[in-house]
Amino acid sequence: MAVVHLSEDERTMIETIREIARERVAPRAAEIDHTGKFPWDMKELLAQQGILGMPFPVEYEGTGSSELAVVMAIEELARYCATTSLILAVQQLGSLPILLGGNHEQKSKYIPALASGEWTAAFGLTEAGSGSDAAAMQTVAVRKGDTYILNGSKRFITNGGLAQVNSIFALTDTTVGTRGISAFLVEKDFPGFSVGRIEEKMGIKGSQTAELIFTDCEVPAENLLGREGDGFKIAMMTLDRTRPGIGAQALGIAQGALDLAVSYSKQRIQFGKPISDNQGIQFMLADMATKVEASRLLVYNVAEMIDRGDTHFSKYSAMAKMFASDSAMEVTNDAIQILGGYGYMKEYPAERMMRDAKITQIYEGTNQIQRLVIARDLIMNG
Ligand code: COS
Repeated sequence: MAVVHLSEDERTMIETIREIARERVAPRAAEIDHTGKFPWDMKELLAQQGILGMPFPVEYEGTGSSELAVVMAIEELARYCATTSLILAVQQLGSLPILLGGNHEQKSKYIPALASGEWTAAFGLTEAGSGSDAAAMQTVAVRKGDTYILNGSKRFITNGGLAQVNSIFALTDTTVGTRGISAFLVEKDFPGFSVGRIEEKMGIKGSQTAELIFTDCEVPAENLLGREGDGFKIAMMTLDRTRPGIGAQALGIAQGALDLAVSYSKQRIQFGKPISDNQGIQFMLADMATKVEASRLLVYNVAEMIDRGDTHFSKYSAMAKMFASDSAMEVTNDAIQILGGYGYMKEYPAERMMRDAKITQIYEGTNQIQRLVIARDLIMNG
């Protein structure tokens, strides 16, 4: 196991989450995948257990957990149910713009309800024509007296339509590139806010992914985060801090698939012996376990860098997300192979794990974007 520096309280918290994940989350995973309905019971469970409060400071009624504890919590949940782990990951993603760019009034107004889990959050950066090229967004915000009027739409938004508070990025100046992007807090019931199509997805099926539409949407000027033009930096700083959580989700999925492959290989008898007696299977398991452990080291390491206040962690965040998600794809694929025909069937969770793993290579920046972030850093800073 990786060396971790958790406080006693956090260690106990992670052990409790492990137990909750095994006993209460795991039995729901197949059904959540099958029905594709947002698991409100899982959201309530995470709220009641104080898990949704982990990414928030004590000052705003969170538990003030370390980033290491947050990624470990995501990992434990993802080991059994990626959709449930995403509830925690997106709570952090949608709220970090407030923590990073918000003033005391904005934090006091929104964070306590998010920390208690009464409210959920969403992060609206992506648009139909603006994915990897985040700066190509078209949504505009025009100041009119004490309000901003937003027009445009956001696509593929996790928690879209469910979240009470949305961190939305829009252009307040269309002539200065990324410096014209601003961040706003948009509540679900603001006039002119509506929900468009709800996507049908390959995996993380219980999570709602929606289009958000702004038609002369009225946002109070006091809901601007930071100053006009701060939006792109707030978005990038948020993603630097949440990509380790996606790495942790991938790590959890991969660990779940490895656990399954090991136990299946010890029980499956072919040619008169368990298939785990075959060196061909043993080598696969060894490679899978090594990828899982290497992912864990990268994810925990960057979380600890963030906890230490290290400012140069963007590259490590990208590495953790990229390596863990690429590994999760390989490990889940190998798990299906070890389970053979059973792996391909819905009777076992291996195929769900592979479908869930795929998104971790795509969201919060494709792995091609992560490579670009790593390479740019290498070239600029050596
Ligand atoms: N932290 C703080 N500031 C950052 C930053 C970071 N990690 N990355 C870039 N910036 C700043 C730059 O310093 C620059 O500031 P100045 O205007 O003061 O010079 C500004 O932001 C623009 O940076 P850059 O020129 O690098 O922007 P690009 O348009 O080239 O985009 C990438 C950079 C590709 C990294 C960005 O568009 C990106 O991350 N894309 C993926 C988006 C994504 O993850 N989408 C998923 C949606 S969430 S599910």
